[in-house]
Amino acid sequence: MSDFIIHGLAGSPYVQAVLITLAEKGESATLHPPGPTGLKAQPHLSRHPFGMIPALEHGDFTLYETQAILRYLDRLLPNPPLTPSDIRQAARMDQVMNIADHYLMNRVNRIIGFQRIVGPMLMGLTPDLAVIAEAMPHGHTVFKVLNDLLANQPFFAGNTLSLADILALPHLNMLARTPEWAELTASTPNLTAWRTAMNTRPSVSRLAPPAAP
Ligand SMILES: N[C@@H](CCC(=O)N[C@@H](CS)C(=O)NCC(=O)O)C(=O)O
Repeated sequence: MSDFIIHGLAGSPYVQAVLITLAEKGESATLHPPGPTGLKAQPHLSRHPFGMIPALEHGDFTLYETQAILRYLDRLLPNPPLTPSDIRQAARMDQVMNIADHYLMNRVNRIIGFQRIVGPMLMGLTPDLAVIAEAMPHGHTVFKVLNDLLANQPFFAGNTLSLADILALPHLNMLARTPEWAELTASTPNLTAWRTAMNTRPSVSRLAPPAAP
């Protein structure tokens, strides 16, 4: 049995980022889906007071917030390092991780992914096309920024994989399952090539099933 327990669902992009990080380090995790009381009640609230996933358990240590979990794992399991030693490359990694959370997730995937995938699958909702249209300009900005960062290097923080690639990928993979993907990637060949290469990594192909949260 693994030393790591992740409370969450395999289809969640954030859970996938944790699983990919562990797999890149040669480790695995035991996934505990939320019980019948769900995310907004005990016992889950004792692990994550905001009622979200993932939450990590490692022995007597518990942690929530994906960026904190990824950095904890990278410090705990130093090989291979997933944070560049060069401070400018590390700063670029930090920047892309924040872009992934604040703009890619919160302004794009939380809206388009919800309208197209999570809402219809889990709640039987019909996608609200006006809401999706409103998110598209944010999507174009995010996709252009990410594409530009990959103009002269294979990964977001330079020549080697970092936590930034791992955090961004699952959100992009979810958006790739929506009809908006074609328009969002019409002028982003670097980003498309990066995603194709990322998805061939064993850490991704084995551990990140393309299912909805
Ligand atoms: N800031 C949190 C965000 C996690 C998050 O948004 N998780 C989603 C699943 S991908 C969730 O728990 N959604 C449930 C909800 O919003 O109620 C993190 O970085 O871990």
